[in-house]
Amino acid sequence: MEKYFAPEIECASRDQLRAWQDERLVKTVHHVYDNVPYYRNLLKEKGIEPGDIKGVEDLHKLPFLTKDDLREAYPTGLLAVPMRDAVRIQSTSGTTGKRVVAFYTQHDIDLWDECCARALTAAGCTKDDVVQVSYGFGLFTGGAGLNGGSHKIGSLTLPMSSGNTDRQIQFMCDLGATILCCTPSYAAYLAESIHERGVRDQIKLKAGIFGAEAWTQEMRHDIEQQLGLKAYDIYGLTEISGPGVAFECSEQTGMHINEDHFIAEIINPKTGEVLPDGEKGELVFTSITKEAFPLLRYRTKDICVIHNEPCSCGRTFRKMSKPMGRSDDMLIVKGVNVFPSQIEAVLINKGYPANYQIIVSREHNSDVLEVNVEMTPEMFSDSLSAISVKEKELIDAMKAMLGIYAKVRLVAPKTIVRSEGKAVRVIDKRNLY
Ligand code: DLL
Repeated sequence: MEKYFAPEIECASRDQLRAWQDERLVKTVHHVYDNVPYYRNLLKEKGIEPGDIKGVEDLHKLPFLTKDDLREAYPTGLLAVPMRDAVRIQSTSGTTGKRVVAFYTQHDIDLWDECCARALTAAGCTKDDVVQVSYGFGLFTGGAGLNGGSHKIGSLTLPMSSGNTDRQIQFMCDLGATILCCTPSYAAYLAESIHERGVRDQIKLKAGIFGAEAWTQEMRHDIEQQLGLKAYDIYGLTEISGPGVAFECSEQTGMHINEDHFIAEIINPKTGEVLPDGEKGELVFTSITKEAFPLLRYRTKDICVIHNEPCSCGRTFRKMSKPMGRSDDMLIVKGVNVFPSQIEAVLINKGYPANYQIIVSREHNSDVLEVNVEMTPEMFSDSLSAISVKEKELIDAMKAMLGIYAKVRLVAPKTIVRSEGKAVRVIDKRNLY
């Protein structure tokens, strides 16, 4: 039997949902106009007064917001409450160094926790469950979000963070974890490690909540088989609130968008035209219940389809498909957002020519990031040991910029194939979409 965390909301009529969205959108537009000079200027430039927005039908009048706006307004230019009313930040890497910083009031955190509690409940979680949260804790939203959701339900929560696989498996066995929350690639790695250690019969997992990166149906099937659980997808992004923007139910055919908090649109990424349900395009979100960091029409760059057919689970929220790609060049490697421009910035900063190639692959269910960089002719005459010192220097600089290890290989001048059109900077061998 399907369970809901907030049945009166998750199963509300479409008319009721629309009424909530109309009212909350109007309130949010006034809130940002009154409290955020950056927004006020943006709306004034477009000749929009808050009174022009009377409901969702007027949403299309509002300008889009992009990561560039967030970068320009860094760090507090989009903060809509006095700093002393914010209680937390979460953050993600942005292009060339500047990070995206999202602020939360306590009320924002309560609502976010509730979104995650809905996702956990849809995966069958109750107060009697033991929830192992193996997403990273800290600035990344994964750990904090699912941890908060699990607390809200009242389940025993294991705030493991990611890594330290031996300890993960030991706690999973000793405390009888029944729900696992982590990235799908870490789930696959844990499954492999559990089999290697011969402790599969001590595992009590029944469900997994896996997201933050693309994963295929084949991968879902493998993880389900190996860990004996049902694997649920979860979607979110730091800018909008982290995990729980959308979540899967037992039907496993897309993720219900928490539409009482977020209005979703699909647009043509080239023209900005709003597309009807069922058509593929870029996902755009407007948060309508946030106090500290509300975003209007934020372009996620994720390419998706929104479906409005009724769902057998009884929820009335529309469903988004798994992201089918990106409309920018962002890669997600080991759950970390990586832009080729960040890698290029490191190379240029260290005096290398911008002749490089990024290769992403997956070995034993773990992402591998390699960067081949052409040396200048002068460097090429260096001794092998001098070259490996330079490689090490680049590895450290990349780690500082991206937060993850990249295998850097310095190659002879003119060995990276020149393209006659756009340079092929990235070779992604993972076939995730
Ligand atoms: O990844 C938030 C999150 C944490 C979601 C834990 C789910 C679970 P960011 O680091 O800001 O936030 O990355 C956001 O990750 O725009 C998508 O491109 C991608 N992404 C997130 N969830 C999924 C998913 C978190 N289920 C970016 N499938 C988004 C595919 C996903 N891609």
